[in-house]
Amino acid sequence: MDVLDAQFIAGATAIGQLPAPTFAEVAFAGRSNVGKSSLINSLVGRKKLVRTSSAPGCTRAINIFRARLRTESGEAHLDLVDLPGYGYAQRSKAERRSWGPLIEGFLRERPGLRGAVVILDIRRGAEDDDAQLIEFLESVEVTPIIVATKIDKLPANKRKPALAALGAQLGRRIIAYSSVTGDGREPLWKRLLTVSSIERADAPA
Ligand SMILES: Nc1nc2c(ncn2[C@@H]2O[C@H](COP(=O)(O)OP(=O)(O)OP(=O)(O)O)[C@@H](O)[C@H]2O)c(=O)[nH]1
Ligand SMILES: [Mg+2]
Repeated sequence: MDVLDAQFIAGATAIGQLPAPTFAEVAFAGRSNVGKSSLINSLVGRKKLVRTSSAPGCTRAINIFRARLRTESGEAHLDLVDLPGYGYAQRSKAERRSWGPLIEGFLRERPGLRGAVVILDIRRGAEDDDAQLIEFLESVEVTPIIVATKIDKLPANKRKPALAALGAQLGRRIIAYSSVTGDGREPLWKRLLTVSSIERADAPA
């Protein structure tokens, strides 16, 4: 994928503060520190567009970034929405969902939102709140795209079995990713373009 440029558009800690959507949007959600912001940087080929940190809970706001793309059928724009991480604060087991009103409100109410990338750590797999997020996305008709990231942290011979186990657990296709090596970038871009209707599902790779 040819990303011609990428820029920060807006950030907000309340949904009402966000500008109305202008272009197709996909959101990026996942547990705190799983690598959401790094994944966006890796997708757009910029090291520091989005702030990342080894301390969990780095992203507390909703931040929108706009990528200008050169696709098979010409130039296109896609807005990438970095959501705050969930599952960081200690919560009682009784409180089953940890992803909170800001994330839920955005996913439920954002007009025209077509897809959301749910990012999992290949070494941790899907936990309860991840599985609930995937179900929630389906209930609000936002297509979940499941990505297992940090695959560079597993030895090569452990990657396939880990992906197969995760695929079987969730009953879905998983895209393997590494923001360090860029593995998975092209298949994920292809999926983002089809989910956001920028390209048809049968377009050439
Ligand atoms: N080895 C490796 N490290 C990664 C990868 N992706 C992210 N990291 C590291 O994981 C840590 C967290 O990355 P972030 O991108 O800030 O994670 P985040 O999900 O945005 O975190 P919050 O905003 O706090 O929820 C950083 O130290 C990154 O360098 C990856 O694919 N491979
Ligand atoms: Mg972040």
